[in-house]
Amino acid sequence: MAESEVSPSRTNSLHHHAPGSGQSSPETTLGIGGELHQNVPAGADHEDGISHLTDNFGHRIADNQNSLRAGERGPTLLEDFVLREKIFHFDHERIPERIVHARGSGAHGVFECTKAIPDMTKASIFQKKGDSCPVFVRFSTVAGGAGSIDTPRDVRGFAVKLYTDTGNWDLVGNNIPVFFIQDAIKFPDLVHSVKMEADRGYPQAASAHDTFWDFIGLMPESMHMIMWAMSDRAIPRSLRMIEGFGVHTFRLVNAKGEDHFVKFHWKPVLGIESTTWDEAVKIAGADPDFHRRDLFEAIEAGDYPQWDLGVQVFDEAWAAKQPYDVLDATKLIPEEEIPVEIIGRMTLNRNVDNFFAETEQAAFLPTNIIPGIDFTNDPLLQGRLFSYLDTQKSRLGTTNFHQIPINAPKCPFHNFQRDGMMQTLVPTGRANYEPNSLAEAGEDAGPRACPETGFTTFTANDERNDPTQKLRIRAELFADHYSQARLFYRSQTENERAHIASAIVFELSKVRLEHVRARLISRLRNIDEDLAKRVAAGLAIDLPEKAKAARAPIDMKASDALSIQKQAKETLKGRKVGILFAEGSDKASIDSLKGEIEKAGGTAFLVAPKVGGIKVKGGILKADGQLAGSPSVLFDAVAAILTPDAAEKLTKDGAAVQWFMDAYAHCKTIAHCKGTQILLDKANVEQDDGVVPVENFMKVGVKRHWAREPKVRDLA
Ligand code: HDE
Repeated sequence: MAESEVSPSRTNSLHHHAPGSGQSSPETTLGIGGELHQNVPAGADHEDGISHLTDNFGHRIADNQNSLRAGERGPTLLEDFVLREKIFHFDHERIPERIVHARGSGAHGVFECTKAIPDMTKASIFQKKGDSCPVFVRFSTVAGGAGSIDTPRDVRGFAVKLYTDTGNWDLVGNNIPVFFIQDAIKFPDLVHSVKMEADRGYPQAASAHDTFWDFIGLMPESMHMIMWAMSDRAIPRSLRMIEGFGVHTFRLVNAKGEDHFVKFHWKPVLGIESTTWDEAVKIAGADPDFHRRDLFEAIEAGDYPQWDLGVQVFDEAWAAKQPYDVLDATKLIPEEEIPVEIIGRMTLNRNVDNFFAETEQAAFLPTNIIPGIDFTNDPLLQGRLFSYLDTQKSRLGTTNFHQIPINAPKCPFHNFQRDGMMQTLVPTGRANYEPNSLAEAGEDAGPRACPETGFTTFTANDERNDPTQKLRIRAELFADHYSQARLFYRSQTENERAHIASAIVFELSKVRLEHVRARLISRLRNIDEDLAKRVAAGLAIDLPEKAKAARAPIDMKASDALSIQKQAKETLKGRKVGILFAEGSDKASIDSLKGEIEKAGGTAFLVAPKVGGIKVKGGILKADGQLAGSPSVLFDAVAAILTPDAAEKLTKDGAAVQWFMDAYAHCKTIAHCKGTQILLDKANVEQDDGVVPVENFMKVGVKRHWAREPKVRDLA
């Protein structure tokens, strides 16, 4: 019988470690989150320290290469429990993916309170500057499946789980502060319309198709969100460079029982940065995992991404005076009206150990709030409060999903919930009900409610609401669908407005139903006539009649905080510079540039036609990436240090020419030496402020040279 040549490989130990997880305490009845990592009896190791391969019940496996057969050439036997268990488990490895936000990337970290706000809230995490708690964050796209690309035009989910000492607080937000719809009852329709079309199963991870724009055209309340979704916010450069928003108006409640409304904001310390559409499309081919890789590599390199947590706090009296309803999730509160006050900082400092166990099994629940924070009557939020708990049962298969380590709180939890599928806790005693008097007989009586410190719902009545009426209607101001869409559009720079117009043209060009295109443009006329004209011209169709607005839009004061370009951060921190070299390049120049970039907090990535080590002036130099596999769309700026001979040779290499053409078209800084000129000429790179000699690179740094854009793109 032929022996396998494969030696037993090192098995994945089940002794997972859980850094940052809670400590078990003798007082717990049900056990404590974070201590649920599986423990398998260690057993004797092989002499070399490699653990024994076993099946799931601890039986050691002698042969992991051959199944059990009746004879050398005979059928496989049913009795082969080793084979059956292995295939059985494999057959069930996949669980249903999230109906939305299926594609996501997660990381662990810490949240620290930087400014206590006890006047506003009794939430334990905001009582003392310096108090901290562990967090887990999952970023996601919305429409695509779990295996879809990272860079479609889409909203990004920004879900944060804060493991506080008073329970988990899940702030399940997005990178856009408003939403498509006002009422949860429309969510299934919205999602059905944007996902791949039901009959044909495409497009994947794209809103540019009939059903989405059909729905949107018929839902004028979506116009504000559409402005954001068509802006560069929806094509971020990095997950580390997106803002996060709680979206809904929430409530803060202090120890005296007084309340304030609040909007939550996460502000990226690296600044907000986006790609251009052409770049996003090309990145999708060059690296479908662009954002996941970027986040993982940054954390692995110790370059921890950070966000400041900010709050906009206001009261009912202020809210009642605004021309919009603060309970309407399609409206934002301009930062110029209510400034964002920074109260904390989040640092992501640890990658997950296992993608499935942590990122995939993470279950976020907007119902996870802590004393001191409460909901409002926002009808979108109210619907979410049902959906998330419900969906976890279907996705994770059991009501006990809270016991999965990533979901379990890190503070003690005790109650009388019992049993259910996949119960992993072993409650002792017979107190599984209350009230009980078992303590009188000396038995463990189990936990009891805590009126002083427990969660109590904020009860004050809303003057603008009559709770005795049951109505299927929306509040009056919800009918203003256009004012804030206009506010957003008019707060953008010229380039950004052009990007929005061309994004809508692109999306509608993929729409086959002509009446859908026209209807959408008729709505745009209520936002901005010029925008509507640009889109109609871009599609070469006549400007349709203006749609009737349910409420006439008003002009609000432009807000710079809504524009990415107006608040661009020019920094090398967190940015990546591609340095192209080839045979004969000057190693000293490359080393010096690389050193300077790294000193400024950036990453230098060496690109060459071959990766394995090239002869350069001063030695042999290895590249980090091969030219064809490392297009310039993967970098924030590029530099080239080439001899004239090498540059000449590269003029015949499409990947090299494209490298510069793209960097130029995407308005990036291009640093070059004299030898490179021939290549720049071939790529039609014209001289401007962003095309500089290598020696001047650090003076110009990484930024987008938007003034160049009209030369490379029609912005009309
Ligand atoms: Fe979600 N959403 N959503 N959503 N959502 C889900 O829950 C839902 C909404 C958001 O990384 C689902 O666990 C309804 C707004 C994020 O695991 C589901 C409504 C915002 C994530 C669900 C909304 C979000 C989800 C699917 C309308 C921004 C990913 C899987 C009332 C504030 C969380 C899951 C993660 C996920 C329902 C609208 C953010 C089906 C019914 C508004 C970041 O329960």
